[in-house]
Amino acid sequence: MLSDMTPKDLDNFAEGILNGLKLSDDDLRELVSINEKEELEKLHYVSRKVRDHFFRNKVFLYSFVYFSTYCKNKCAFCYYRKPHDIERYRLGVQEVRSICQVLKGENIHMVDLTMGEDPYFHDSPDRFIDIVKTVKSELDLPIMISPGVMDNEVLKELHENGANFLALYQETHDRNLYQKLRTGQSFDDRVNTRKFAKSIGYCVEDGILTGFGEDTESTIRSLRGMEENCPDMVRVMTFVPQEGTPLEGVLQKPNISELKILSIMRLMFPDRLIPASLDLEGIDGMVQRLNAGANVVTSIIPSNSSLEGVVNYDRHLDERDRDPKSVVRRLKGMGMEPAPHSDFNRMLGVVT
Ligand code: SAM
Ligand code: MD0
Ligand code: SF4
Repeated sequence: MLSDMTPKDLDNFAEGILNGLKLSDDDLRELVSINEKEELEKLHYVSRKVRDHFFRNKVFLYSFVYFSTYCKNKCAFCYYRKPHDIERYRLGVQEVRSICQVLKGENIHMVDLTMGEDPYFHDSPDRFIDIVKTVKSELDLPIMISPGVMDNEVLKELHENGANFLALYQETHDRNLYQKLRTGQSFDDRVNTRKFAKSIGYCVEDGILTGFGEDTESTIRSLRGMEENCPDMVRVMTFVPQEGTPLEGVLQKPNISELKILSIMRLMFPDRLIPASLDLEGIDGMVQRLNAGANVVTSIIPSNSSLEGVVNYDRHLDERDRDPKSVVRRLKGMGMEPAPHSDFNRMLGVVT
């Protein structure tokens, strides 16, 4: 499909997407199967064109606060699964307040409050609501919550107390694969939690993993599955095998498939938020993901912080390079910059 296209054809393709062209399953099949470098470059080019139409050179920045690494689940891919014997931490309100002090004055658009499915918070949701209230009153910024599956009533209360965005990744919309990844968890509960959140006014993020041996058809099913519920933000992350987990023996794949799927997502979700996560390959990886069509940088962690990421590419490194200033410096080097806060609030539907 792209191999014979001239630069003019590529511009027309981007124009078509902007005019509402929808990709068929056969189109997706062809795009997902690309493995020629030149063709991939063409795909990234079209995606950047589409992204630039909506967002110009402006990027949104999310700071990541993994406030409890305890979890009752046993996702096969995750370092923090319950049976894994690792050191864990859980922050209290005061510690969260100190993190807010560090974040004050940094140019970030949203704070992502993430935890494992920690019974300490899940069984006593008021404790989680207190964390959300604290961050809201300290920073007065939009808040994303990534707590796993929660009851509808609790989600409602969190929303009323300042949570604007729910991140809840399906990982795959292929039910059989889902059971292998999110072992013992309900596929439908996860879908329905996102649906409910959206219905009461949250923005929602869905996401998929790649690089653990899935095939083209399962990737297409995942892309269509994400499309079905109109997420405000969509992500794809390369699966990174974690020591001490059931999938540790899977060979780590290069990021090609992630970059390709990211660009395809930009064509399917032209005006949505798509992240370049720092958690996988740091700032160099961020540049590649932005060049594939992303428009958000996630997993920003202040330089003096000992908070964890999820994949934690820097777990064994002495120095971390994912603080707001380093990110902005690199963005400027690419001719990009943080978006005005009013742009982000418009995306969220928050009146300023
Ligand atoms: N516990 C909550 C939950 O699972 O929804 C919040 C954490 S969630 C934001 C962590 C996400 O990181 C997973 O949904 C998965 O997409 C991603 N992740 C975890 N381990 C990973 C790995 N080894 N490689 C790539 N992505 C991973
Ligand atoms: C990231 N480590 O953006 C974070 C995390 C949770 N909402 C996001 C996966 O990569
Ligand atoms: Fe727990 Fe989330 Fe990790 Fe699954 S992905 S084991 S729910 S922290």
